[in-house]
Amino acid sequence: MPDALPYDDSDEELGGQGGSVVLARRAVHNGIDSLPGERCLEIFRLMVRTRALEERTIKMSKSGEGFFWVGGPGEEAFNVCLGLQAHKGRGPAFDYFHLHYRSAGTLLALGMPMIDHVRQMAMTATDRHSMGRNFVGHYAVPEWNVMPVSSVIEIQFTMAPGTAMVQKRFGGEGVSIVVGGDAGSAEGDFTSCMVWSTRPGQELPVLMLVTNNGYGISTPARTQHGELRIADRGEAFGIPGETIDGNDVIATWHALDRGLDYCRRLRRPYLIEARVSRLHGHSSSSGAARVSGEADCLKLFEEQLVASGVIHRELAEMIHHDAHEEADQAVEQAKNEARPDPADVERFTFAPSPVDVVYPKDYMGLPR
Ligand SMILES: Cc1ncc(C[n+]2csc(CCOP(=O)(O)OP(=O)(O)O)c2C)c(N)n1
Repeated sequence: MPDALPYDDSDEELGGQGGSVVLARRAVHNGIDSLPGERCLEIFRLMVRTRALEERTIKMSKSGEGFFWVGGPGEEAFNVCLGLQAHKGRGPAFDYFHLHYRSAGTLLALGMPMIDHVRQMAMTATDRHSMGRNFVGHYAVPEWNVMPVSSVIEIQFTMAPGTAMVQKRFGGEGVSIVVGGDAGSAEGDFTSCMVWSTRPGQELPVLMLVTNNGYGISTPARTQHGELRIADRGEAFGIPGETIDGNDVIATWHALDRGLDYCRRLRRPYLIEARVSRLHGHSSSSGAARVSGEADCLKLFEEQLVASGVIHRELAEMIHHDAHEEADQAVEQAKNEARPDPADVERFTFAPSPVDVVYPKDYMGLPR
């Protein structure tokens, strides 16, 4: 990332001006578990900001301010809880992230400013992740161990054991977190991850996460899975796991807490399948229109917070308002920034030509 400024690790302002007051410092319950009200407010603000950012980038794709859109409206609960609980930093003492293309909530929870997402959507030269050369949501943040996101689905599951191997040798509590969709779990990479993470005596601290939104583009998951729960696949490898309602913030928070804690302490893999919603279809390729009939984790959480007295409606509205304003401002800023120069299209794309490499005479038995 030659032209990107390093991220400042100091605390971010998470919710704008509105909503700095917690009305009630009481816990919020889901019938099984609970979370403190202040934590819930932090999660809620991040979920609202993520949704506002996603909706603004969908608008960019439709209005010509950006191009292809893909993202995670419907996954905010899961992604924000993940970002807040991960250990952020550079190197094997910290967590590695092998994400997919619906992870905006995780990056915002880590502290990424909205503008860094918007710039990739607008494909400006100032995009710190790819200098305007990759799709939106295809992050790469070396300072936070965020490995480059690939459009080729599931290959992140073969990379995660690599960083986990380094972490195991290094010691400490760093975990390799890998996220993918339900359809991608049919790829051999998913199985490779389980094989490499469970070799006897060489087990690896990999937190395997499947966000099951019920579809692989237009193929329903129910037509593709013989097993009842994707998390059950871990059983044959001795990988403990669970299937959770990823629209339930409190259930998600505690499942991630259990998974991370297991990987950190035992240095072994854990598998979580989160059932999530896909509120705008697969991507802009399928129109990105809002779908009906799927649970909305943000609405559900807002109702829960209002009902339990942690926030009141006016405060929620202020938080929404601030988030939309922040997203609009980011787009305004990015619109005026430089585009990539066609002359350097191959910079950072291709390795040096192999003509420069000197091979031994009998290299692979081939005549030179
Ligand atoms: C190796 C590979 N095969 C196929 C595709 C085309 N493709 C892009 S997204 C996608 C569906 C992925 O579905 P899922 O894994 O459930 O994740 P979701 O997008 O639903 O979050 C497919 C098949 C791809 N990008 N890479």
